Formats: sequence, structure tokens, C-alpha cells
Amino acid sequence: QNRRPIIAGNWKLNPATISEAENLLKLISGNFKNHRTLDGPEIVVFPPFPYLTTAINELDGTGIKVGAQNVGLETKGAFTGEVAASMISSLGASYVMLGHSERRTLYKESDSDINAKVHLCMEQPNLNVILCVGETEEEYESGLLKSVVDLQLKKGLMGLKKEDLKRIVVAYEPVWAIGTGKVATSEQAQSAHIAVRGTLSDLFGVEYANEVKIQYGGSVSPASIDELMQMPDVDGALVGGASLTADSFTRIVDGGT
Ligand code: G2H
Repeated sequence: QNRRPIIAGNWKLNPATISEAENLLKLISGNFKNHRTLDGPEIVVFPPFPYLTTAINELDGTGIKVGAQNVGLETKGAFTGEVAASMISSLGASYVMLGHSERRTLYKESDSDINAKVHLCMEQPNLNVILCVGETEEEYESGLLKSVVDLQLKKGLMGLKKEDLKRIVVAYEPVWAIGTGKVATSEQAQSAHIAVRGTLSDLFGVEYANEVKIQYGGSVSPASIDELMQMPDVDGALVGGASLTADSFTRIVDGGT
């Protein structure tokens, strides 16, 4: 299968100030100025909401896309503190990340919330979604990986039209590997990705399952990226901590140490 890899940087709640964000963006932009992105992987960065416009401007001309880490459940009106998909889209962002385990656990987002948000993004013509799924350590130890991920995919993608499915990227992030330094082995990632692809094939057909990109996420670093990317079903990475310095993010995009 000829799936163009996609490397994404999830900045989470970092950095603390716009000037630090600008510095990071300038360094990333400098590293990718020479259109290395054209034949390489698709690259996306996910800064916090207040930095989205700055990121879009700073990365202009590099081919690097910008996405939001979440979106609200409403479209407009009296919902103080919320952010709508139309706002994200109208800034020129092209991705929204949904269902990250930190959203699921810390902010109690359910699969049906996530599904509603996926639909809100699909109403915006220019938005793609990275849908994150993954099991906890306890579930992994109990052999529940497949059934947990199955349900998250089934509920998260419920009711999507065929043409919308093309705008979905799946990120498999085992919760036990997130921010822990405990990266899954490439074999563990590969077998989980086969499970994810299997579910997507059951849900939407084998043709779709072969086309959809599945990223691995969880403590990815320049030291682990090469082995992961050698796995036939690993189509990229969702990188947290290591995306916060331009050097390590660039090394991950370029492939390894
Ligand atoms: C998983 C990942 C990015 P980290 O959350 O989404 O973060 O690479 O820091 O484990």
C-alpha cells in the first residue's frame, strides 16, 4: 500500500508564552524551508488554540499544516469559553485532534462526545481529524486491546459518510506509553495497528482499511522512530514531548537520530 506517512506534533499545554511559541515555530520553519516536505511525510503541528494563527503565519510556505487539539460541542451562542469547529477552520487550520486519552480521562470525554465532535469537524469542508484510540495498561495486560480499540473506533466514527472517512487519520496511542518514556516495541505497535486496520475493515470495508493512515503515538523520539516506521502498518507518528524542540521534531520527521 502506498500511504504517505504523517508525522504530527502534539504540543499539549506548551509552551507557556506566545514568544516561546514563536521561537519554536521559527526554528521549525527554518528547518523545513527548503520544501523537504514535498517528497517526505505530511507534517502537522498542534499548538494550543491561542497560538494557531501565529503558527499558520510562521509556517506559511513550509508545507507544514496546523491543527487544533480539540474542539467544542457547540456551533455558536451562549457557551462561554468554548471553541467552534468553524472558528478553527476559518483560521486556516486543517486538522483537529479528537479523543486523545488526556481528553478522555482528565476531561471525561465520552465516545459519543468524540463522535459528535468528529461530525462537527466534517461539516467544515477543510478540516481533517486525527482520532486517537488506545487501551490502558490494565486493559493491555488483560488482553483487551482489540475490544477496547474496536469500541472506540466504532463509536467514534459512527454515522460518517464514505467521503468523510477519507478525512480521518487514526492515531493508536497505548495509554501506558504516553509521556512515560515507555514506547511500545515496534512489534507491539505493528500488531495493534493490524487490529485497528482489521476493525476498520469490518466497519467500512477492506479497501478503506488499506487506505487509512494509522499513526503510532506514545513517547516517540528520534531514537525510536526508525524502527516504528519500518513496520508495514505504522504510517506515521503522533509526537508529544519530542515535538517541543525543533531539533528532535525535525529528526523524527527526517527519520531517526
Ligand atoms: C501521546 C504523545 C502525543 P508523548 O500523548 O500525543 O505524547 O510523545 O509525550 O508520549
